[in-house]
Amino acid sequence: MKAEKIWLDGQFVPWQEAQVHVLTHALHYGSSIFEGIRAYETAAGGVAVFRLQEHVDRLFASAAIFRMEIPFSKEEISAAIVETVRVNKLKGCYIRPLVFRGGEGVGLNPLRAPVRVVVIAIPFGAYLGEEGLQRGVRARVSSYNRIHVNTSSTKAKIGGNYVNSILASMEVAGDGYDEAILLDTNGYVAEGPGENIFWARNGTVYTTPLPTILEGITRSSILTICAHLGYPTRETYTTRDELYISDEVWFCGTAAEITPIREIDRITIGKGQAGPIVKALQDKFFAIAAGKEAAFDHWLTHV
Ligand code: PPE
Repeated sequence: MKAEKIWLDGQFVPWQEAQVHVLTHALHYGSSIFEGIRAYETAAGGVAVFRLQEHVDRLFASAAIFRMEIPFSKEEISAAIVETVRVNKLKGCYIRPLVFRGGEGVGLNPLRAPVRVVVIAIPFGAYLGEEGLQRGVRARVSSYNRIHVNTSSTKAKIGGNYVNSILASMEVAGDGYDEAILLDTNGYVAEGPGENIFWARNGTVYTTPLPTILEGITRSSILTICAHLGYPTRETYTTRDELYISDEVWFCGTAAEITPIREIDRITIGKGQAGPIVKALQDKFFAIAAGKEAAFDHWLTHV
């Protein structure tokens, strides 16, 4: 799981020296923003970061929403991400840029606490298991609703937002499920704890509209790939019962990639296995990530 070096506030430090004070503001109050990015080994034997620009743009968008000034430019952060993969000699990996309020004081107002930045890269496999990626996972609708748009900001990847995700994850894991599905406060399907959600019925691919969810980069990639493969798409609110009777349902995210859902609330989805649309999307997605699709090479930053 370890890598050799971590980029901390502008320089590389050995893994075990990347430490913070116990009064770090973010440790107490969740006052951080972060990204999750993957790099993939390419067919040519190199490594490429997937949609780096979009992730860095979203990091800065999260910072703007959370009133944090990142003490580095977008170019510097992008270079730090690529360098972190390079210096650790990583192939396929998961990259976690984190911007957090530091300091050594107590008090909610974060504006006195310094903004610190770290970039970590670690080897990483299938988020919901290799079997989940192939066969599909079992999900349950959580009793926790996705945070309301006026409770926090779902557009920002704020550390504290993830308490909501963690509560839902622990709840469903305790009941033996692989992953949670969260409804919004109006009762419509929102997303997973760390994934967006798609469903397909009669050949049309659906996903939830943006207002109550994180603007997922994998979600956007899938919408583009659907257009490329000729699947019609629609962004619409839906209910849990429509998921039950869909032909296919899947999660997507940087960590989860494209993971089929084979069962929801003990109801089998479709044939209870990865369906044809999700398989076609996975094939295309992994081919693009491996640099085998010239038309999508602009999504890759070669390390
Ligand atoms: N919704 C949420 C709430 C979310 O956290 C993620 C990413 C997504 C949707 C998908 O977004 P994107 O990665 O841009 O396609 N979740 C990250 C954190 C997972 C974790 O366990 O940590 C991720 O997938 O990297």
